[in-house]
Amino acid sequence: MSYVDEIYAKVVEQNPGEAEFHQAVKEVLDSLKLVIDANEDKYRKMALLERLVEPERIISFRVPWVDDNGQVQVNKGYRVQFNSAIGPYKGGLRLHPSVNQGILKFLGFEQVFKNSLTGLPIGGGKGGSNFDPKGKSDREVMAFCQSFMTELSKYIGADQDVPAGDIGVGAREIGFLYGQYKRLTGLYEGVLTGKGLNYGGSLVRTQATGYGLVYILDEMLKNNGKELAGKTVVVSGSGNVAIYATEKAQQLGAKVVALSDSNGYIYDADGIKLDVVKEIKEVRRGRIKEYTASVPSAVYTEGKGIWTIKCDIALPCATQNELNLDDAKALKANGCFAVAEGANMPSTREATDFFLENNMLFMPGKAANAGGVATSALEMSQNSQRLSWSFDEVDAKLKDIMVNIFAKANDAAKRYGVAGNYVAGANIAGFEKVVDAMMAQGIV
Ligand code: NDP
Ligand code: 2IT
Repeated sequence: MSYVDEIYAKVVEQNPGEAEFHQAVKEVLDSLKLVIDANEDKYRKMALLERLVEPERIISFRVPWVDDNGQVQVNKGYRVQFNSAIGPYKGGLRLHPSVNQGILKFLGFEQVFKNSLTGLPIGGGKGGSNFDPKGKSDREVMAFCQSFMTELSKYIGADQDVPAGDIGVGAREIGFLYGQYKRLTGLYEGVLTGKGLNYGGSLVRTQATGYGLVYILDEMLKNNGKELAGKTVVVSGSGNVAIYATEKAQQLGAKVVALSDSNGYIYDADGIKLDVVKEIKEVRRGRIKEYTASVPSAVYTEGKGIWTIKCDIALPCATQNELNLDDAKALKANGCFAVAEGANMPSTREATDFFLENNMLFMPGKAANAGGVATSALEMSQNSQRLSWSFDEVDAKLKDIMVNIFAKANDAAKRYGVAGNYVAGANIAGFEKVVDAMMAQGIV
């Protein structure tokens, strides 16, 4: 058995019940075969892959808090500190009932390669809880966040581990978490990113993941003789990433016709009115079906099915494995020619393989959604300098980083004889920097 296959078998055996983690590891290892096979003896002797797939540390803890009825609730809290070869652990916190250790290991593993691709000095980590913020009062969310941070604060720091937002964690939650960290430690430091602008946040961080997604999409299209202007786009989700991907796609002349949430999706043939969506999601914390109350010509459909809408470009921006093989086939049959992943691992492995086999342009999440964490790293730089850069300055840096990520994935794919396969290209380019740092730092 090749070294790569041997390691995958061990991961499955030693991490039972963690299907998403197995899936993420398999995709990366399959890409790395091209690199590892040529250096198998060297890497095997150093147990390079064994170390790459094992988190440096996982912290798991109890999060007790009191709800509005005076009832004590208990959630599970985690931080997966996956790899610090190239910088302090960096990655978001997810609050969603589906969160468990396997989900956070998959996200932490992806983050290692994504963060490497940004070219900035950040290692990989992820954390979160099975707490469900939906339907909770602000006071309940604050009580949870304060309890979560009371434990997490022991393990993080501006030069150690810097969490940020992810599903269910936005400006409100980061504010509560930051306040509690400061209260416990007395430190006013860049320990979290995605902070409010008046207490150390960076301009563009709110927009960064969605804007970055569209910047790299635009670059991929241009490199393949196509353009974004005039194209019809379907975006899934209606959270932070989906909203700002829609905004930038519209600014660049595309027409976004659909958005969704976990209940259903809206179709607006005239193009999504984003101010209506922002009011529903960012102000009222409502459901996407409320869109039709403001735009009666739009159609709301309960359940899944957003990928059956005819489009040129699909941007999955909700969650893992939201786009399966049947969805991929439906997209292709309707003329879709490009897919870029705003979410982490939104396409199943079968869907990803279908896109590649059918020569559709496909940019995987760890490259396509790296603009969020890249701008977080820019927030860390500003905090260290005790300066704030202008919107245009951060936006220009973000664009530059996304164009560079495209170049890295494109070049690595060409170097290994799989031109146009940005999955292999991103995995290899991300791996190269991390492995070089790991080899240089000895057996740690
Ligand atoms: P938000 O919480 O702001 O929005 C999430 C959106 O996805 C909501 O519309 C939500 O619907 C939907 N969604 C979440 N879980 C599910 C599910 N299980 N089934 C169906 N729909 C679901 O999160 P973000 O926009 O921040 O994150 C979206 C994706 O982007 C995630 O994969 C995240 O890891 C990734 N990402 C985020 C970055 C960031 O900077 N925020 C950076 C890089 C990647 P509902 O409200 O009904 O739950
Ligand atoms: O998946 C991700 O890259 C994020 N949720 C953003 C992480 C960050 O540290 O900004």
